[in-house]
Amino acid sequence: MNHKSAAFVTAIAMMFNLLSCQKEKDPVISIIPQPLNVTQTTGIFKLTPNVKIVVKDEPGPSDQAAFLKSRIQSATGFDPQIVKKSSGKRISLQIESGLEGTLGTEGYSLSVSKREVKILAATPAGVFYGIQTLLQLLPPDIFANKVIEGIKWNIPLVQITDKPRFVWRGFLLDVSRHFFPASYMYDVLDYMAMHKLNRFQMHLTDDQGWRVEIKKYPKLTEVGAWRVNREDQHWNSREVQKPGEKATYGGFYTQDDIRKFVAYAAQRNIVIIPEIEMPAHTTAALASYPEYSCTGSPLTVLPGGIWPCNNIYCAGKEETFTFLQDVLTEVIALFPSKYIHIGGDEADKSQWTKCPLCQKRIKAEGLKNEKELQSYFIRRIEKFLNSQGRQLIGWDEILEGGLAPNAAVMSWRGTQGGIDAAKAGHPVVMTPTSHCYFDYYQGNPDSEPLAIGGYLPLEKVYSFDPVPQGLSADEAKMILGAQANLWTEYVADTSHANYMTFPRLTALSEVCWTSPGQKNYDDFSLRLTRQLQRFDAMEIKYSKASEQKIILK
Ligand code: TNX
Repeated sequence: MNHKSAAFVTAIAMMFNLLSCQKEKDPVISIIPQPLNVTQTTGIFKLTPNVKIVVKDEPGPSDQAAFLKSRIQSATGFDPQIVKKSSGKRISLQIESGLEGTLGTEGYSLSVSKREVKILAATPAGVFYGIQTLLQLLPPDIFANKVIEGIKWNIPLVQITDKPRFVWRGFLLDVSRHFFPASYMYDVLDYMAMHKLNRFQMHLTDDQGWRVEIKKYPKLTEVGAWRVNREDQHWNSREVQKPGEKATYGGFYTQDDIRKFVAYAAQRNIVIIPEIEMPAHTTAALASYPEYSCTGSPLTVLPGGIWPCNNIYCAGKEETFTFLQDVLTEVIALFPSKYIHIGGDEADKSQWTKCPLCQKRIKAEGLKNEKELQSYFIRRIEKFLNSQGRQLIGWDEILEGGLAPNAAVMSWRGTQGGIDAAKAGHPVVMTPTSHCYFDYYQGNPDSEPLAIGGYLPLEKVYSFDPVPQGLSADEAKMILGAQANLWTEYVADTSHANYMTFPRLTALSEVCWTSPGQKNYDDFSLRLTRQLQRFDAMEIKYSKASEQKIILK
């Protein structure tokens, strides 16, 4: 080889090297939910053991710094110090309240240069979301709960500004139909936090189990939390408890458990909304205290589904309201949430039509029928909640017979209930079965675990727009956001719950966070690949159904 061609070969080799280094050095940015603005420049910040976390002002975002430190420690084995000042390699977390005008209460800006990662926000919540994005700029193994060796913890140089589209970015877990251990609540809160979701609704009571300790009414959990084990049979063909049979299947959360969930959630900018069902979906409560039903007859906690189920609180007895107010008083003391969910759905009112006390109430209050009796019930409960400084939220059936004056509505039977409520000036959370029911199949039923029915593939979740057409700009402001619901009639354990939840919750996070102009399913699908690697690092079992291109008839 002569001199010239040797130089040429070297030049080519250098270029090749440069290109491949470039590839290694500048990781592809893949963030979910997609931020508002992302500008990448060439180069990287190397996260190394000498990195410091700088929290400047007092009181600074110290909880957030501790969160970041512990995540870095878990996956890298580094032990970053939290300091007030550093001119070395650093991750700076800073709150500047003046930024609220541009970033809102949950937005952040994140800039990465070679020596400094800087997260700025108006609030600790914003800083927390900046940290979530930062974690997603690192290799997926940063989400591992054990030290992963041999990884280059590189962060691409980038400038991001970001804030959410909606204030309510929710997920509901039904812990009544099947009980899930306390440890899983922390996992769910972690999963939500990484998706920048901020409202966790716990469906704590239903016909099949009461799951929260209430000190004044101990039988709610001594009796109401347990049922006979019929798990080997189909949900809808389970025989009720026989005389002499022991109810051994179930569980509940103590008040201490709840306080810990609430604190853990708050550190992650998540509000837990308790749901205490009334007037129906109440067999577990009435099995514990039959005196609050119309007939007072003994009942047992249902081991499965019975349809229709006509067990209902008596709306004629004053004692029912005393009981519910006592229960809600303890619930309010446990959950700082502004909204308390009182259910209100699917109330079979056949007992009310036969009950002399309920009929007497209808007359005395000048009500037209049982639908208005339900409204009376909900309004009374609303008055009580309001007197305690809280707001009532319920399923869209609470619109029937007249909506309580300050109530918020969760629209689940489609979006019409939400539209009506928004037009009447009530706050609305959109959670229609068509796009938000994670108990539905996400793939071909032949190859999926048994589900309740329906079909809700990933792409359909992604396509959801919580603001329905036909609302004026002011009405649209009443839409607080959206929520996915995992009902668990057919979901008996945490691994199955994760399977039903992921990756559909990932799609929902973009529905709730990302501005419509930034949403694109093909782009989401590419970014999802990286999110699935994060799930692998976290050992989350997720569904791969979206990879099968199936069309169901
Ligand atoms: C309807 S959504 C229900 C739940 C069931 C769910 C099953 C709602 C307010 N009520 O009790 O678990 O369907 O998809």
